[in-house]
Amino acid sequence: MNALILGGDGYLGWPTAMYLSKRGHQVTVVDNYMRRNACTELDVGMLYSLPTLQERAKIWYEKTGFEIKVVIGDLTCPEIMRSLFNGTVEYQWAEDYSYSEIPDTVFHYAEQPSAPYSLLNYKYANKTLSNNLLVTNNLMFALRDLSPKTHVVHIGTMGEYGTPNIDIEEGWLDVEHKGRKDKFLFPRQASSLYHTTKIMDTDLMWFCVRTWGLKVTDLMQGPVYGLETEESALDERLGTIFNYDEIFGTVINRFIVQAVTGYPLTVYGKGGQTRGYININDTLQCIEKAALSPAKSGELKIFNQIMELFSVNEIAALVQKVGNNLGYDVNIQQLENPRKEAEDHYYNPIYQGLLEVGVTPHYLTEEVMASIFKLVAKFEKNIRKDVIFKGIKW
Ligand code: USQ
Repeated sequence: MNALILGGDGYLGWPTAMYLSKRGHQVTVVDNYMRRNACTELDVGMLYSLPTLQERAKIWYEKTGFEIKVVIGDLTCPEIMRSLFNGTVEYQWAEDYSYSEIPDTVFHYAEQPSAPYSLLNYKYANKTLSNNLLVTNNLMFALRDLSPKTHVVHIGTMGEYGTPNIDIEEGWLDVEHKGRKDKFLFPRQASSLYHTTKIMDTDLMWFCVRTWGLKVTDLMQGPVYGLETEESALDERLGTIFNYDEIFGTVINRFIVQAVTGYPLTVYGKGGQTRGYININDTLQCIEKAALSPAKSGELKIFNQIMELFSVNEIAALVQKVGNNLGYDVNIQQLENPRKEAEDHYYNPIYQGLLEVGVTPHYLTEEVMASIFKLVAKFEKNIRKDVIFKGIKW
């Protein structure tokens, strides 16, 4: 594969770059440091600081001999997006600057990923809308005009579907109405503005796919947990960005950090909110397998990218059990829910497609959770309690 990763500095983008590079794919990453800059601007704290993307690529090259080319640029600018497909790209770092190839696969992660960020106030709402939709739109037009055979693997979210009182299919729903049948995108009703931008992405991409014959796979992913991958274990400086704050931290990662630092686990509301979760290592497997069996021209392929279901209460109980076994005194605190979401609901998503293309799932066992505890504990002195809960309301 000649892989282009949009958002290559992020929690999933950088591990994806190393994973694909290690497996012999050519890799270019693009990022404008939006996520890092937001962390600095909002003073959310991070578990550890990170080298720049150029430094990361250099360390990767020194350690493995594999090149990850780096472009620093804002993909809401159409010219920067188009430069990636018309041979005029400018690299900020490459081991070999002498050539550039048009990517056959684009991994699109270049989005503002936080629900609380999108609802901080109207300015952050606008930033989320404009970043997420303009990047996707610029990508669609660049492909239509310059490289329509390139396959896009986009990270969507299970949150697009919300929590309907019926089973959630993989992307599509067959509907029979007044004696006639048709197939539609599964109904979507998100519970944050961020998640709503992902619905808008799906609609935008589906329009472009059916109108211009583009090839897109959209992966409806649940909250991801974990911090180490086989590749990041090579060198401490290759670790991914890891947040545990209310804005950018996802719930399992947050609870483990809270347990390590002696902060009661922040269960929002009744804690019956159920989601599909996935280990960061399984995300990597999924995106490679999805890329290796691409959508056809004019096809929008959708997979639900989750491995197992948990309620918030179940996660809190598991973190408490594992933490207590490791000698931490873990308490659980039920807080008034700052979000507007169902706290007690039916949840039955289908998630077979990725298993059928060869993904081997890893589950959140006590051993897996204990290994994350041990990694987090190495950075215990960096944990800031003041960023754990601020109560950003919907
Ligand atoms: N929650 C708590 N306590 C906390 C943090 C979260 O009870 O301290 C609850 C939330 O209210 C929610 C659930 O845990 O019901 C998951 O919250 P989260 O912050 O881990 O995940 P979410 O806001 O849904 O967003 C994350 C990622 C996002 C991705 C999404 C997948 O930030 O990029 O799209 O997971 S999904 O949830 O399936 O939509």
